[in-house]
Amino acid sequence: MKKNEYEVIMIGNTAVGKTSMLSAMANELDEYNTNELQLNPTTHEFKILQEQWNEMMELVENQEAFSTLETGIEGAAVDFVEHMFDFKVEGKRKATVIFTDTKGAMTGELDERLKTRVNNAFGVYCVIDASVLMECNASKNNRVNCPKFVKKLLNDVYNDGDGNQPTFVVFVLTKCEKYLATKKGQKELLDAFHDQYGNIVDLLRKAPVPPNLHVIAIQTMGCVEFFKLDDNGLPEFRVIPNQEFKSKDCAYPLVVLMHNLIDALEAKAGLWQRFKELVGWETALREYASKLDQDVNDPVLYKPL
Ligand SMILES: Nc1nc2c(ncn2[C@@H]2O[C@H](COP(=O)(O)OP(=O)(O)OP(=O)(O)O)[C@@H](O)[C@H]2O)c(=O)[nH]1
Ligand SMILES: [Mg+2]
Repeated sequence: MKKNEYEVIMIGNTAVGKTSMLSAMANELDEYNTNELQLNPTTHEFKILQEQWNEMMELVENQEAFSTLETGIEGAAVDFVEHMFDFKVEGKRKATVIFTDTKGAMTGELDERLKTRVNNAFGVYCVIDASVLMECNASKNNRVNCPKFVKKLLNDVYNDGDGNQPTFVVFVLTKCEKYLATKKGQKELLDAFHDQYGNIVDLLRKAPVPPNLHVIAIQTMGCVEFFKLDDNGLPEFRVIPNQEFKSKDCAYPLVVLMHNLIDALEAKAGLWQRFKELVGWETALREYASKLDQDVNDPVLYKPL
């Protein structure tokens, strides 16, 4: 990894919503960039992704029923796709955040390359399909969200790793529109998360060097919600009438990243006080993060764990 490059890897099985989350996050980011401080995608891969995202937006707006499995966006056609976002202060690059999109495929043996990538990343977004978590039986949840696979992966990384594991893990719950609409739904969602993922959280808390842990619920579309289970016992969605396509809270995982980055830089700056340049962009980063903090509406469901 080059100087001032920070990688966040997105893990989660096929169709849980990793690529959508990244697209929605970048869209929301647009609102927070100014001439002085910017975090912007720079790679060709991301342009393709945004085009696919816009196409999907149109598709969704023109239909009523919706099956997530049919409408998924290509995104990671190869195993790892790196989306570079430059953090610029007055036009000069100070750091690059790399969001690595992975192709779900959490079946069979744990891929050593995935383990190594996760081990070397600065942070992890562990993406979970909340509609399956909430509506389906345990065996479907095991098949779609693969909590056992996630547990093994994180256990290998945090308990048998090289002592230099990712600083944070954010559990990102997607497809939450229905549950976030009421206080009762929010509580049930959080309860279901603790029920199914409590053992993974405990395992990470007990690791030799435990990561900072958070859970957040996002809505990448806002206008599509769980409708019913289909004949295979999997969620089917519907477009909510008169509701516009608008993501919500998708920039918040980024706020978590920024705060972890600031903490890491502070720890370094303590040792290397004389590196003024480092301290300089840390201040800019802090400014950007506090702007996001103020502007990103309070996320409906966010908790440090
Ligand atoms: N309603 C709703 N649908 C979502 C949300 N996030 C993702 N989806 C839908 O879920 C489907 C799959 O999303 P992707 O982002 O392609 O999933 P992925 O995790 O990247 O899948 P792979 O690339 O195959 O590993 C798409 O049809 C999305 O529109 C969400 O927050 N709400
Ligand atoms: Mg994808």
